[in-house]
Amino acid sequence: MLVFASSDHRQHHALEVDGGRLIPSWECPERIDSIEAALVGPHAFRPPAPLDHALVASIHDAGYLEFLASVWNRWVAAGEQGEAAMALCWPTRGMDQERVPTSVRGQLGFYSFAVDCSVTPGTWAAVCTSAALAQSAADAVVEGERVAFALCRPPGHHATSSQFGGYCYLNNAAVAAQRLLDHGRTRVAIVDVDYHHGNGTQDIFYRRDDVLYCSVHADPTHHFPYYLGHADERGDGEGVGFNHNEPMPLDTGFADWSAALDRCLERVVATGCEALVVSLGVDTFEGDPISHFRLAGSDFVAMGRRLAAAELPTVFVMEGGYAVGDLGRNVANVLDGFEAVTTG
Ligand code: SP5
Ligand code: ZN
Repeated sequence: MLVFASSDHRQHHALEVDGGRLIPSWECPERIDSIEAALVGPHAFRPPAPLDHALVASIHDAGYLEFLASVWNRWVAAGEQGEAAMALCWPTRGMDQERVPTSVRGQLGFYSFAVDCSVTPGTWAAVCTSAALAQSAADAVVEGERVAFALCRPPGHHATSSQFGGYCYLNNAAVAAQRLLDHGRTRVAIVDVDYHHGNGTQDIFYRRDDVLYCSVHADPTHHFPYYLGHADERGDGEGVGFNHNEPMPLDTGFADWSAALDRCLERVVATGCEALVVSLGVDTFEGDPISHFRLAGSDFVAMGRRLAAAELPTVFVMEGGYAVGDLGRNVANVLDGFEAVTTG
């Protein structure tokens, strides 16, 4: 498979609050090492083309992008200490959601939604390359490849048009989908198989009918991101019918999980989508340290086969997966399952 990858991600390893402590994020550089080591054999690695900032600006808010690009230097200039810029206060119920504060601390809360995510000196460079990988994988499919894999890090599906959170800063899957639309596809599906609901992707496309968003994920009543991802969220305005959520209980195994995936893929076919973007998180793995589904390593091969059966040009975009020792094998299994179908 054609794999778009870069070492730029190493410039980013954030801190997160977990269990009442500040720890190095579960979303760590070693994740990519694990995946690269497992992608042996018929995988061809390519660097990304330069990021098209106009493409990113069609997904994300201008003020947010300016903030992300400058926040670290402003944090240092404000005399802040420590390894990472972190928010400590957010505009929630009863507060003004519109007025942008001028201080860097105020803007950190305004432009984020979760304390599992912070900004380090290399974050902006890493997230731009991550988005460029998604853009390049979409370009490869536009140019006729059956499938391409963007080995993105940091991930993207929690990032909204104007907020980082959930280890995500720029929404790589949204960038890939928009790129496919900009190059002639009239409707694109995003199927999100990460353990967590892709609240950012859902929100970005919620009022649109040119991107179908489908997700199988942990029920938000008990798991991150908590405040989005319910089954009755079906889209708004023109977008009604183009959002499909499959929230699942704790300890879901592959039988129930794959039945939910099949319902998503039925919608992809029924709505006439011309290309598929897969938000590929493998934190559904039974050994994942922060998640609670029960998919076994071999289930990821079957997942890849089912995705290939949609018979659409496909862009895989890397999202979550934190069992670093097994991560590479699980990702390789998805890609191998996919290619077993497409190459006969
Ligand atoms: C892309 C992606 O998968 N983002 C997930 C973000 C989840 N952040 C909240 C993590 C809470 C972790 N709690 C772990 C408890 C085990 N010590
Ligand atoms: Zn996840």
